Amino acid sequence: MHRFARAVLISDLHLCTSRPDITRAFHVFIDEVAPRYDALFILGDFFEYWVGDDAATDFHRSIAERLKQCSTHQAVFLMVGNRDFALGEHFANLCGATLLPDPSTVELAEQNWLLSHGDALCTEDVGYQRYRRFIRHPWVLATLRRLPLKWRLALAERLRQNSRQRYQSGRTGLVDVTDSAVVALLNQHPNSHLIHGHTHLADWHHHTTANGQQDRLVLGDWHHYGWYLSVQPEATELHRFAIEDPEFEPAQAGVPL
Ligand SMILES: [Mn+2]
Repeated sequence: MHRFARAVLISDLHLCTSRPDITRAFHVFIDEVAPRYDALFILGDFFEYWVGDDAATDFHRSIAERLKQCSTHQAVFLMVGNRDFALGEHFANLCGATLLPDPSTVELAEQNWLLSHGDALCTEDVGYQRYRRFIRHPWVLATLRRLPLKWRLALAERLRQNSRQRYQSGRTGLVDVTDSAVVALLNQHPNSHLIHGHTHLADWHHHTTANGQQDRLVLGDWHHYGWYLSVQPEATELHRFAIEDPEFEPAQAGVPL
């Protein structure tokens, strides 16, 4: 198991060329915040969409280079999300990053943590879970990777439209995780707390499980604000900062575990 005393976790940056402000905030974050920690974990939807490592552009490569520099001082981990699920070993290597399966258990500040992107926990969205099982199947992924780039780009655009429509249709009750799925997962990992992203609902939850109380920490997406979670021996804290003018002082102190 990966073990670190000080770790910082982010997710759902949705990096893309149309949001240079988020990319800029990411660079400031890497300069000013990341070096304080032994490990950086990116828990999915790092990129707005991903059609294959072979389709990486100069934009993607510049981000990879930045992470690669980072990886000379600290460990860098990448987990894929529902937007960038096709990101593979090749690009992770360019980033100097280790790809993490979803979910993964790690030890941070002498506490076990279960890390996940979080989309697999939205079990009430039956249609999405069916799609997810299909698209994430190794055979399907392998086939997708062999499709001509033009087809893959068209497919990615289609999926983004679908995703936008789902959000706009107002079925907001379906985009959060299902409590029973969370408790079932925590029951399988009795000594762990859970960290995930995806829902864009940054918060700190306490769940009553078969093992007592287990916590669920939700990372926010980067939009008007950015979020990161620091896990250190002294405290576990969820931080928020403004994307336009990132100042990395703890804006919201979390409750030490
Ligand atoms: Mn997501």
